[in-house]
Amino acid sequence: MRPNRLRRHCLAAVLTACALGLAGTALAQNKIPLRISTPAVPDDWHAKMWTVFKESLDKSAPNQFDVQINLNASLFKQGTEPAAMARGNLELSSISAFDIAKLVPEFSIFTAGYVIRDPQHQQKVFGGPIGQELFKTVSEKMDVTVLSTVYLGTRQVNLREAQNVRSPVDLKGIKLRMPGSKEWLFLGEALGATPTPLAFGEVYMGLKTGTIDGQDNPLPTVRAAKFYEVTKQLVLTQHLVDGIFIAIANKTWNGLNANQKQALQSAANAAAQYNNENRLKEEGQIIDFFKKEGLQVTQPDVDAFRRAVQAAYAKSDYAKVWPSGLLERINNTR
Ligand code: KDO
Repeated sequence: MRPNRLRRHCLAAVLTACALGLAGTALAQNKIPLRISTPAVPDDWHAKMWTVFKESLDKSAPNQFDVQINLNASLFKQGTEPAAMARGNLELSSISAFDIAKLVPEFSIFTAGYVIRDPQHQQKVFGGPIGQELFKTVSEKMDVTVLSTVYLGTRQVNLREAQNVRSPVDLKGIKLRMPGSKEWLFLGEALGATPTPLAFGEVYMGLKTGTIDGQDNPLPTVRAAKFYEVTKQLVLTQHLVDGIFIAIANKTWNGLNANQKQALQSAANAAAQYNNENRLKEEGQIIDFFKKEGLQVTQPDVDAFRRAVQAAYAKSDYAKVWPSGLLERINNTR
């Protein structure tokens, strides 16, 4: 090639590259940011589900969203996500019934032990008229829209030192770590223990050093967060069939067009389904893992726990704000 032509050629190539680069930047700038924050550890299903969410969205609405996944409470502290969403600092999170109950007091019915019977019951309650009514109030009072219900698992008691636990009296004096809100602490108290508030990220060290005697979480989380390394016993109390809710800030949701809303809803459903299927499957097989790790897995008198916990809630201030008939409607949901 002659020198002049070569120069022209190079210039054209540089200009094309620049144009492509600028177009790329413009595209990135036009993408709608979706910042996600969760305390979940990377190996837990409700952390991995966000990758499913992102992949689904990238496929159905390519180049429209910039999904940023922040695990381990690295962006916002556990429990502060709803406030961050309301302030416009966060677009998406998985919020708990305990987070919701702070602003929608009647939602505390789902923080009570032994109300939701099993994962199927959970999906029916939240996927039916009860969920529809309550999520409308959640949107009005919290400025977030709930997209999907995620099964976090069935919570069990996990102790640092093994002991004979048959009923709530046997947990007397046990410093049981609970997340830091009064609704959580009440659940710990109803179980007969001495509840001690601590953020999820500090539980491993608390168990290791002995500042707490135990904690409660679903078994897949006990594995994913490695609590089994620093505890000796699992007591299968089954006290809370726990759920979290994929929620998006209304400011973001209301700014989307119908196709984008549809894409986001499908992505949230795919994420929840991925979590629910895998978590259920793991819960069905996980006991052997803990036994191999040397933990004692014991069966308490679940009816004794159920009676004590239900009685504690029935006479609490929480029950006073439960809409009349709601508990019966939940119980009658099949
Ligand atoms: C916990 O802190 O024990 C808890 O299980 C509470 C849940 O609501 C949820 O925040 C969960 O932690 C985190 O997602 C970590 O798994």
